[in-house]
Amino acid sequence: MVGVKKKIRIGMIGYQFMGKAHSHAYRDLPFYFDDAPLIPELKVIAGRNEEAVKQAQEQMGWESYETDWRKVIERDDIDVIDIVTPNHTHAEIAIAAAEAGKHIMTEKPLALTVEESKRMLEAVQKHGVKHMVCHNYRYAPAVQFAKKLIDEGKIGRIYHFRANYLQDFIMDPSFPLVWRLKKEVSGSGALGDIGAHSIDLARFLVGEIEEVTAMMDTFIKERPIGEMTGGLSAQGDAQEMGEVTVDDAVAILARFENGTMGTFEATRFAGGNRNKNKFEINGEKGSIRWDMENMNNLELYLAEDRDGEQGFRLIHCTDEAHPYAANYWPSGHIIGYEHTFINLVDEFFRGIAEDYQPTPNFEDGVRNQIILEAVEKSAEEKRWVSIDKI
Ligand code: SOE
Repeated sequence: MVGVKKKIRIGMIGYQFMGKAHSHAYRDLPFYFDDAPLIPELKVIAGRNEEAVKQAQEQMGWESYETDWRKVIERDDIDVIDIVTPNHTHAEIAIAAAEAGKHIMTEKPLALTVEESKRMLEAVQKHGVKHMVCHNYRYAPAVQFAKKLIDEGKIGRIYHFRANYLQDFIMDPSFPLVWRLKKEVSGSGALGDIGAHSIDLARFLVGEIEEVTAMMDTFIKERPIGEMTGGLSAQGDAQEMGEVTVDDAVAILARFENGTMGTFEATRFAGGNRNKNKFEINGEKGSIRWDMENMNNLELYLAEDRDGEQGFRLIHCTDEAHPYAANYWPSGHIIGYEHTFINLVDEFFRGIAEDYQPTPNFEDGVRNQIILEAVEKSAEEKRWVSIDKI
């Protein structure tokens, strides 16, 4: 019974695109998950722009708002700090939250640098709080099902992991110079923003990466100064220009510790691809394909199928046999982007309630950050870089 369940009190720092995705997840979790161990209470949301944060508070159903994030961390009626602010603020907020004994959810990438991410990990370990990084695509039922198939040996030894994460929202040269295009705020461009998701999927499904070689480019080097206005929209001042200091696109070759050959591409210049996050895995006994834009489907090829019947079969991952699916609708009734966040938040709260460390967490965040840094180093120095040398 929901009424007698323990509550978990959330304070969220930030309120834009990801603020909405996370708020929605907290609100919907108890609605769908009958067995949720903790019921989230949306206590306080913080942002510097009072008018905007107040509007977010009302629209997303938070009890109160603050214009200074430190006040949220000081409150003793808050159990969890959720960080959905631009990347350069993650470390300071997370370390302060850990010191105050709060559990932490943060958006990806974990930090700007490996050094920062390691300090964040040290802080959460020292203060014994639970921590999670929001690589939500791991929590699509089809991706969880792919993991199950791989772990069961269904496709055997893995030869290839091939991922493309393709977007096009900044292709117009008049798209402004927002925080996502400034290195000191975002850390990197397509690499850390979307490539980091593919790297997380690769680590989840295949294993650790041993070495990388990469090329990166910035096609539009100057843009009008501007800011994000919500979602992936922005507005700018056409008169004043500034320098883009991150990559627009990156291509990576990777060797995994288990011998798998990896190829990754992350770009915001793939016209027509709005959020094409996809991968294909080829193993000795079969292959698996997934594409976020058709996220309920998994394509599976099995070499054992009879001659004449071979080919990729389409599995709709909406049955009870598929992870998380039974929490939502009857078979065949699909779910969407927002549900990946609900599933991830469910895992976070289970970790807190049952006292285990859920994944992906700050350790995964550090591993991911090391790979991002290795990729940048490789592109700069035009050579292979070993992950253990970072
Ligand atoms: C923008 O590229 C963005 O919102 C990313 O920041 C998210 O992590 C990704 O899931 C969707 O695209």
